[in-house]
Order: sequence, then C-alpha cells, then structure tokens
Amino acid sequence: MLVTNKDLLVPARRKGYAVGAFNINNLETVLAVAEAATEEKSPAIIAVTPSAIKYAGLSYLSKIVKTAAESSAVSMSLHLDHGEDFETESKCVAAGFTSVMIDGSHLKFEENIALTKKVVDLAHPKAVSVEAELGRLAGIEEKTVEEKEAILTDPDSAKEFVSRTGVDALAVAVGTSHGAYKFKGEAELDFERLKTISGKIDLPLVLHGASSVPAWIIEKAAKYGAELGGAKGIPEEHIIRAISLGIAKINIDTDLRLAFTATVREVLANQPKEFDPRKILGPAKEAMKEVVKGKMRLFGSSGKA
Ligand code: PGH
Ligand code: CA
Ligand code: ZN
Repeated sequence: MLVTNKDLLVPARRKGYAVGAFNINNLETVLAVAEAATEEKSPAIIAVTPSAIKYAGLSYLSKIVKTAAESSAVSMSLHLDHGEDFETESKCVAAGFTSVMIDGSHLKFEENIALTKKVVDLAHPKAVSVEAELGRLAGIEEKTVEEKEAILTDPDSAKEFVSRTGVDALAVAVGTSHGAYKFKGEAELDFERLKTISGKIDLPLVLHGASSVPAWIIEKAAKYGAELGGAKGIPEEHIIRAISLGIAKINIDTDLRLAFTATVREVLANQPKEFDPRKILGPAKEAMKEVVKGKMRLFGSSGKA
C-alpha cells in the first residue's frame, strides 16, 4: 500500500517509535526494504535522492517503488530525499511521490521559509507530505557540507519555521552527519537541544545521518579488501534516546551501502568462478534486508504496519 509520510509519522511520534527512511537507487535495494517490511510487518519510507534519480531515472525508480508498495500488505511511502529546487519537487509530485523533502538548509532563514512554503503550496493540494530542514548537517550530501559550515538547529527558529511554512515534518541538526565518518572521537549528540525542540514542536522530527556503521560490517568489508579505516556511526543507544525525544523518522543510507559492498566483496573473493549477477547481487540484497530488519526492530516500527 502506498501512503504518505504524514500517515506513517504522526502515529509514530504519538506512540513513541520511529519509521525508517531507507535510501534506494536500484531494484535490489527496493526489494531489500520491501521484503524486510513485509517480514517485520513494519511500515517503511522509501527515499530517493536527486542523485539516485540522476543515476537510475525518475520513471524507473518511481515505478519500481510503486510496484513494491502495491504488491505489499504493509504501508510504504515514496519520498524525495534532499530535494533542493522547485523543479525537482514538481517532477516528483507529478511522478506520484507521496512525500517530498525540500532541503533549504543551505539558504538564509527567510529564503528557506519562502522556498519551503512554495513547496507546501504545491504538495498539500495533492495530498503529498512535506519535510523541511533547519540547521545544517556536515558530510556528504547532494553538495558536501564542510564541518565548519555545519549548524545545529535553533529551537525557537524551528518553532517559527514550522508555524510559518506548514510543513508536516522537520529535519533537525543535533550532531549527526551524512556518510561513514561521523565522529573522530566519541559519538556525541546534543540531546538537550533535541529535547527543547521537541518540547516546542509536536510534529514528527527527522534524524538524518543516522547510520550506525556497525563494526561487523566494517570488519567483513575490510577482510575482503575494503579500506574504511576511521569509519564511525551513531551508537544504537543514541538512536533509542533520540526516538524517546520526538524523532519519528530515521534516515539510513550508509549502512545499506556498507552491507551491499561488504557482501559483494565477500562473494567475489570466495567464488572467483562466479559471474552471474544474480549470484552476486542476491546475497548483497539479503545482507541489506537483514540490516533493514534490524533497524525496524531497533526503531520500534516492527509490527506497526
Ligand atoms: C541520510 C542518510 N539520508 O538522507 O540522512 O544518512 O549517511 O547516516 O546513512 P547516513
Ligand atoms: Ca541539508
Ligand atoms: Zn539526509
């Protein structure tokens, strides 16, 4: 079933669990998320970035995701992740996305409000949910954000932002970042700030850059030749605490990429005679599916479909 992010996230925030938003860019990743959601009886958000669209095409990706949603008993949404311009937002709404993110976090406050409002006015009449971002995460994104340019979300500005734009969900910056290298030292999130924001805003809050970069995946990848020294993610205890403080949507990309790559390396190393793509990508899909199932259990969304 294809539903909106609002349908999935309002109950999540109210009941204290979070729904995973999993970044996809090919058939295998969509299958991994859809099969995991079915087995866990969990809702799922399937997230597509502009760079995924550039890689695989809007029509291919939206049709693959819609096929997955329509053939599953659980609820799923088709979500644009980190859309940055009105044209991309319009194309995704026209292609049947049920939710769009407008990431104006690189803009000045008033400009971010104006662009976000314009997207809300486009999306809401078509019953499409809108997520916006205030503050700025460091790391690899559509455009890489240097650490010194990262800004944590100001709670009062966030309250003003949501009331003036009418968004359905807000992505906050509380110390996470995109990619596999989130911390040089201890993993630290600003929970006090998150608590203050969620006290002021009762909308579902979104945690980007939430991959945990599990040691077992890094070790498996390294065993078969990957060079990922210094990779570090968000500890699972931090995720649980963030959910208790109002986070209702959690974005995961890096952990799926790592599981995929570690498994492809393992298959190629152990079976040098194999050259059937299905025998290489099939196990990689299974590995991503196990990661997704683990996230659903961690986020508390299992059994909530
Ligand atoms: C993310 C994914 N996508 O929008 O925020 O973050 O790099 O931690 O998986 P990760
Ligand atoms: Ca951003
Ligand atoms: Zn993100």
